[in-house]
Amino acid sequence: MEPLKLTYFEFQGPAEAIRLALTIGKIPFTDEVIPFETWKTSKPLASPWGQLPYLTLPSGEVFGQSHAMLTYVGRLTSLLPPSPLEALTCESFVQYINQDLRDRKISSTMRIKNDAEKIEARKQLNDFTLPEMLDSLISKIPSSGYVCLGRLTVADLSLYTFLNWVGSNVLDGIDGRRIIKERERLVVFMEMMEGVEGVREWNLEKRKGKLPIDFRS
Ligand SMILES: N[C@@H](CCC(=O)N[C@@H](CS)C(=O)NCC(=O)O)C(=O)O
Repeated sequence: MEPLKLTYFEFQGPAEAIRLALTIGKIPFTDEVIPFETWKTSKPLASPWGQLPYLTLPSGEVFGQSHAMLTYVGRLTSLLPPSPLEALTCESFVQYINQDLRDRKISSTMRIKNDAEKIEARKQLNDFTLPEMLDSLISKIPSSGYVCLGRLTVADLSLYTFLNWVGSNVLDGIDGRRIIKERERLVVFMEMMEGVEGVREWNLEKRKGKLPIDFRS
């Protein structure tokens, strides 16, 4: 039987937390990478929502939507707890990180066409919104270091991949590395995540030269 196959672009994006969950959970999967140019000229017909990422199961069924996939893989790997209350705790962090921070605040600025408006929106994000929202998140993270429940969950993977995106300074006008560097709790969190078996091996194999980001110097 074919293993699971996760299809996405080469970059990390919303697929990375799913890739990490599969790797940590030791679930064999094919990491299918679609070059951006190929996507522009001929989108794979298999894509259920006309978007990436999507997941092909050994049965041949195909599913899209990154949150649903992360939840599914989280259940397969116990990185999403079976208890409804614990899962609720965990998923509320995931939604804040991926919907509020990633999509509503940052991705929305990618769609601004007017340059001056975009620069202003990014400045607002850099100077106020991101620091404030990250501080609010930090205030809710228990001292164990994990985002919730005192153990590794999909919430940690969502925060880790989000901070790698912002911290890599690929977003014009946002000095994410500085924002993270100024927050010791986040720096310690990133260091803890880089020590997780699965994260370390994935980064060594697939993100050499890009990760880990140095938030100390
Ligand atoms: N709600 C979807 C959004 C997926 C999405 O926006 N994918 C982008 C890449 S991150 C995409 O497929 N862009 C190319 C396109 O729409 O043609 C999810 O979370 O999976």
